[in-house]
Amino acid sequence: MWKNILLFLSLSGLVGHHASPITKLYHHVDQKMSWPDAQRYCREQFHDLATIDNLEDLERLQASRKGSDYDIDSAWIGLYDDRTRWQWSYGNQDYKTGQDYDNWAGNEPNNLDAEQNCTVIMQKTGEWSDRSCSNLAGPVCINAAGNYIYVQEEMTWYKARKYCVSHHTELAIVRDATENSKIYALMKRTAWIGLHRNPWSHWSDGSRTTYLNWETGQPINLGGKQNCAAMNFRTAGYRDKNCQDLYYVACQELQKQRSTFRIKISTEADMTNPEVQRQFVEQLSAKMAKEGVAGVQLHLVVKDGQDQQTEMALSAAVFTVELLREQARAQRLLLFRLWGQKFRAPKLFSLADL
Ligand SMILES: *[C@@H]1O[C@H](CO)[C@@H](O)[C@H](O)[C@H]1NC(C)=O
Ligand SMILES: [Ca+2]
Repeated sequence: MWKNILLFLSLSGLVGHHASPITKLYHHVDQKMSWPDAQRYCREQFHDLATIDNLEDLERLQASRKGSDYDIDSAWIGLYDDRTRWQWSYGNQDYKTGQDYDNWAGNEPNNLDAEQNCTVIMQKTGEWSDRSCSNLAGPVCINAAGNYIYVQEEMTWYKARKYCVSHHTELAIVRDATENSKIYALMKRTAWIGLHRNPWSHWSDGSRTTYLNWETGQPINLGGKQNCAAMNFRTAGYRDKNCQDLYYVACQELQKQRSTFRIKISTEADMTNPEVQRQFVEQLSAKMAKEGVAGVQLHLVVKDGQDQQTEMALSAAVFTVELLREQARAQRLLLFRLWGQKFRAPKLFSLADL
């Protein structure tokens, strides 16, 4: 009987509700520090370094900056290019430099001119180097049997990938020194493998970047060492900087949002029973996790339902489930009111804002 309850719980409306914008409050710290220190400071005092998801955020952050140095100030924002984060095109497998096998040459990957996010095996040494994806090189493909095929014809990384996908399986994946030697033995010239990455793809709080307002000509990765970004308050544009440089800081605080949903449940189960409540919370949590609402804590608060106003005849109890998501990006507080009621036949849940 109890199982039926969650069967009828549709969270689609709820998930849609989660897409509603989170209110971010920007805070400016008039103290210069390095990007890692700035991140630590913002995380301790607020939520994280400032993230900017759209033009509205950008304008709000720029406008919220007040002070005598307004015209020349730059401040760290939560933009950081994690150069250890790569991906194999083969199976879209994540790859992390320092954890997974690599054969990077001396100072590689160096992201020269801020435009190298594809990888070759170099003909001279068999070592890896990051290159601009629009450079020309022959592909090394992998086929269904796991064999490598070197193709001499030179093309961009994107064409190389297409070539491998249509003629074999994918661009080569290299998981250990043996595989690297196998490939190297086939090569006549420097060749593409499937390792690539998306620069500036994430904010400091782990969310994906969707909107980047670089100043013209930026990022440039001067000296190969610029993988943190600061915002120039005069132009509202970003520049890549050495993470150890000292700048003012833009932090953000996430405002709690409260949404209230009313769920009518149809059940023969006794919602006043603590064991039933425990199961309900458990199953609702599992359902939420399955719907991609991570890091949610559910609390069930039982209240006396006598004074609740509703068009329906209430049974003895009103259940309040509070969903707390502390310190998470999509921080919000959801309040579920569950009217425990005995229906003859199972009825659907309705999720609607109160
Ligand atoms: C390389 O970086 C550019 C700029 O961020 C991006 O548009 C492109 O998709 C990346 N290429 C690959 C193969 O990841
Ligand atoms: Ca390079």
